[in-house]
Amino acid sequence: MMDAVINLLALGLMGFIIWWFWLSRPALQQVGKNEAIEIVVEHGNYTPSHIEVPQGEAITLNFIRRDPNPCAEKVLFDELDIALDLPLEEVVPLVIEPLAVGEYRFSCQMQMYRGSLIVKGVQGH
Ligand SMILES: [Cu+2]
Repeated sequence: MMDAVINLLALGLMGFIIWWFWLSRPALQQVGKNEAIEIVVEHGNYTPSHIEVPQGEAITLNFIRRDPNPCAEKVLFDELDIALDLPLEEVVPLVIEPLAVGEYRFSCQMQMYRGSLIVKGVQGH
């Protein structure tokens, strides 16, 4: 009986973790031409965590880390081969050259903090 309860709790917890890390998509933000966007690293999250940008534009991401957790001290863009140090309470700009249409994920070193850069084709292409 007790085992069943514990199994259920474990299952529920697993479901929550999966939802939290992989399925929740807080704060999708769209960025226009020549706009810089501020990404705050705080409370185990990037805010906004999903950034939509038009294809063919270089963009500037300004990271600001408020989270003292050492896990947050780097942000990695695997597909772009970028590893950026984020000192606490400093604005760290990252210029990204125009990218092909697609989704480029970024995360902390342990993949606990996650976000993505979504490059959209212009006019539905
Ligand atoms: Cu981490």
